[in-house]
Amino acid sequence: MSMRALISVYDKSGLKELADFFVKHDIEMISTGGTYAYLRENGFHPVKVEEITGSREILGGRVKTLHPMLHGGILYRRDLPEDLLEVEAEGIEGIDFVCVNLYPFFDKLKENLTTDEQVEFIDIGGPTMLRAAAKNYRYVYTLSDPSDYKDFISIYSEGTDEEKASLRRRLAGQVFNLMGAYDSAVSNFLLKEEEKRYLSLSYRKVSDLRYGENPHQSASVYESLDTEGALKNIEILWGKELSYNNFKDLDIAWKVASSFDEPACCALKHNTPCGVALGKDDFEAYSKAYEGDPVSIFGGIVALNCSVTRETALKMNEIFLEVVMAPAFTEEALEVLKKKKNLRIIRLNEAPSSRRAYVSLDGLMLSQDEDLEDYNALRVVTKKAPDQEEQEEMEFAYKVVKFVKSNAIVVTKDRMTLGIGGGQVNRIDAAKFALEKSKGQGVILASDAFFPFSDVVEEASRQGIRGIIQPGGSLRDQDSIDLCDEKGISMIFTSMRHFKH
Ligand code: 93A
Repeated sequence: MSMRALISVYDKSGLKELADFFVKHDIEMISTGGTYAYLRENGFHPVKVEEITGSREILGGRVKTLHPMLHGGILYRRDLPEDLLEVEAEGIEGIDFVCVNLYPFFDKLKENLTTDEQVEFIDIGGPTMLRAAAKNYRYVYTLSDPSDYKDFISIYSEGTDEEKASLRRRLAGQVFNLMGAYDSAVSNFLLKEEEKRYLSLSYRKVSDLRYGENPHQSASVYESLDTEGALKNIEILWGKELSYNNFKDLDIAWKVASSFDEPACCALKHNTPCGVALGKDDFEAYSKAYEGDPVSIFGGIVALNCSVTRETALKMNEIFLEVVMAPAFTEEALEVLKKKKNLRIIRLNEAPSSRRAYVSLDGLMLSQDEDLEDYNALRVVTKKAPDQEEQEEMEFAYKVVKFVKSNAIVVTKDRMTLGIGGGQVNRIDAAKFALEKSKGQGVILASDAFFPFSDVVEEASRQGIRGIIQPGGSLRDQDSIDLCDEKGISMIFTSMRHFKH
């Protein structure tokens, strides 16, 4: 009796080569409607599943392969006498290869179908065949992705028994790996975040990375299958592949630059902005971001929210940068930037999306909404109110401080950061650092969380700060307010904290 392959694929790519291989090895093909038609059109002679099951496709295709004649043929243990007797008694013949790929539930999510339409893309028969074959991997090969065909063909033809066994196991594991992502996408579609009992993430590996944060750490990058996201659509126009640290840095730099409507530039190092500025054009925005901290930007990531022109590119080339990222580059700018061999040029023209953020701990995973909003309400708490210009500067500084690691203090002037103090374990040190960096030039100070004491105000006034923006909410807010009043500083409370750990 010849061996048999059950083929039911939505994605028909690579199928002709695979079918050729089955023919060559005298393996009989059984297939479902569309796959059957496709194989016939291409000159093959498969058997229809109906001929095996004796029952026709029903419920508009919802039930086509859910049948003991197929599942028995997949699942019986070839060396268990009881199973052998039973399949013989039922007239069930073996199925040794299951080649199935699923209804594209993931892709259809992008098409904004109605719920009922989307539900029709939940594949039931396909996963059932795959899971059955994968469970019985000691005997059965599962092909759940066209990218597996090549390896399968070569190992099946030329591999040792051991290699074949290990291939079957790997293919089986890949089925359950896929099922996890597939079912996660379905559960994400049906459940609200708070209704979930399990973490359901649906991500496909894009590639392994050369290394992680450090060369001795292995790392990979995955992309979401069921949610949109700006970084899924980056285009590398020039340079080496992105590193683990580049990805993390790009994410923040892009969010900072994208927070503004005016031309904006964010220079960033070690996941922390080091220079952020607005300008009338890309050149001014970059120049000010650079001037904000001409030392730290070296070897950094630069993101702009506007097109990069030649003049800016020339200025960028004066220093070593790891990555330049923007929604567009003029031809001339690209020509200039491409002179730098080690620079990566990235095009991205998509606003950051709102999403759930995850942090993996040792044995735990934390999940939270992203910190998207800026403030609840702006409330002047001092006798002196900021004028329009000062208030706009405060809002600029507050947008930046949100992206700096806590405790974070940002000092600015003329829509340009002059001092960024972050990652400190007390607020006064972060303030001292930012104020010292700004060399007494700053006018506005922003803080990501409230002041426990009035010491930050004290320090700020010594350095000539005229306005402060912070969430408020400390037991001793009044001490800070009183000191501001005494020193003629205006202060705004936002009622929204922006810790970033
Ligand atoms: O509607 S189903 O959930 N019920 C089934 O019994 C069934 N059997 C195969 N979906 C089912 N399939 C899926 O049909 C396969 O997973 C594959 O994606 C697709 C192939 O259909 P066709 O050969 O008609 O193009």
